[in-house]
Amino acid sequence: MRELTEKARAEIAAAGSSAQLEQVRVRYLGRRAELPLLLRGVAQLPPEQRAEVGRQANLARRDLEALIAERMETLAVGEMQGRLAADAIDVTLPGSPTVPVGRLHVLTQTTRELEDIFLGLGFTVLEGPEVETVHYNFDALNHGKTHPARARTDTFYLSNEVVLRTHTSPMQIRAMEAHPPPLYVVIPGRVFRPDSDATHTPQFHQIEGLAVDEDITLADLKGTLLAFARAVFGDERQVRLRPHFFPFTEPSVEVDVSCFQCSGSGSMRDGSRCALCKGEGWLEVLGAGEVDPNVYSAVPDTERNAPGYDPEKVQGYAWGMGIERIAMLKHGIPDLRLYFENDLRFLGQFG
Ligand code: 2NL
Repeated sequence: MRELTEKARAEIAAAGSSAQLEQVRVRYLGRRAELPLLLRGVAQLPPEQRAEVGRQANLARRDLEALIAERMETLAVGEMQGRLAADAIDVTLPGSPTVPVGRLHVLTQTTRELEDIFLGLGFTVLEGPEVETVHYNFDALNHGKTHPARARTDTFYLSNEVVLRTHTSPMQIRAMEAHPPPLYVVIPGRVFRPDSDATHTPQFHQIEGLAVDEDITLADLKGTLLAFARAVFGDERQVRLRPHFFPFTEPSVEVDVSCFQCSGSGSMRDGSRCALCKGEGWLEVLGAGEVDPNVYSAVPDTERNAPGYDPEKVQGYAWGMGIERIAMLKHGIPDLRLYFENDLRFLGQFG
């Protein structure tokens, strides 16, 4: 008996958790354990032994029960404290972390800014398909059959007749087919050319404008582009037109805006050369011109079966600009490829 209780006491003291202690209890006080069996067997003992054995066994049982209860209390308190520490919630922390708010890509921002400017000048914004036919992308735009832009190396061909549009101009033809003059539209969108180097990416963005009405002259073009230049680059800007060539305009011009960093002087206050315009005083921003009469002739008027755009009656001007270039100038972005690398350190700087 003494040996049994000593062993039980040692195991009770050694139990490291309430679950272990419960196993010890079952082993010594459970229904089939030695001590309870002894107690139940007291009646079978010779009468002179019953009282003493029963008394000793009962004492041992109560002793172990008390020890176990005490040890259980200690273990349970420790376990509760451990759980409380592990589950602790700092109610002074702020609630759900704020979800980072995204922003529009700098090219989307620039496109919308340009759309707003031309909307304010009375133009309508249209968008067109990125996959076009050779007819809309080249033929209707007065590109001769041997024009170099048609080459397999300069255009993504999906078949002999279908291409990824190389400019947004095809949609201007579609706009003329759908709407009789007067017509004032701007068309932003993604365009594709198989170039890839520091200054060319295979996809880029343009916004093109087309105005067709009666009595339109190059002065109307210049006034529209002056308003654009001042809205984007500042009220003090001037524009300058230089002769150029495009297949779909005649005459054609390249358009420069006076440099907004050196106010057109080409040099900085300290006398150094302006790094933005390279000392020129002018920044090239777009190409434009009077719409070539051949372009009107290529627009059928299926609805009225009559020339809707009669080159004898209407004149117009058109322009096209690269949105990447406008945003680079405006924000001082040094490399075209940054637009398409999706580096949030770059994109997060705008807007
Ligand atoms: C450039 C030059 C230009 C046009 C685009 C155009 C469209 C029609 C008729 C006539 Cl339907 N012209 N578009 C005209 C002149 C220049 O873009 O260097 N863009 C980046």
